Amino acid sequence: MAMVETVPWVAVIMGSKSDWEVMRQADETLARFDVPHECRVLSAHRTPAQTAEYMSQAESRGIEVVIAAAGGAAHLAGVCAAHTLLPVLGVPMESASLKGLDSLLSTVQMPAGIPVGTLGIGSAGARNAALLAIAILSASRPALREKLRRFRQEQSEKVLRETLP
Ligand code: RP5
Repeated sequence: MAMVETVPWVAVIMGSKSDWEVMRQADETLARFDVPHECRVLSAHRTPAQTAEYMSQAESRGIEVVIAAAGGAAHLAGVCAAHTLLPVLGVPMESASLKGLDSLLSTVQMPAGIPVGTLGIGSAGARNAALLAIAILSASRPALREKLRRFRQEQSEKVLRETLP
């Protein structure tokens, strides 16, 4: 039987395999909403040519949103944004030495002209990047928008069911 290749709507890029334990939460969130996506390790400094090539081709491949996660001198999201007109969402990874403050500042503080939409450090940032990508995609996809609305509703109901000791 011929395999039907699904065109990814979202590219989840991370600077190192060591980012996967956190970034798998973006992967899981996108999967929960049945959003076609692909996850790749690409580094702004270890694989600069391949990162530029991948990002230059992303839009013509059908990708609509890019999530880029990196730690330390976290220039990956900015480099990705420099090679595409697609929206790029940056997720700063927690680093051993500075707890991700270095990653946050180097991702968020883009000079004017090439924007990166920066999320929070670590797990919350990974999950929120996926949810923000879903919100962007759902502007033109009513079924996805409805899933997002139901997710918010279930989240609210869960909070309201909480009891304190
Ligand atoms: C960055 O350096 C990666 O995004 C990762 O967060 C950090 C450390 O990478 P490894 O040394 O663990 O490969 O490029």
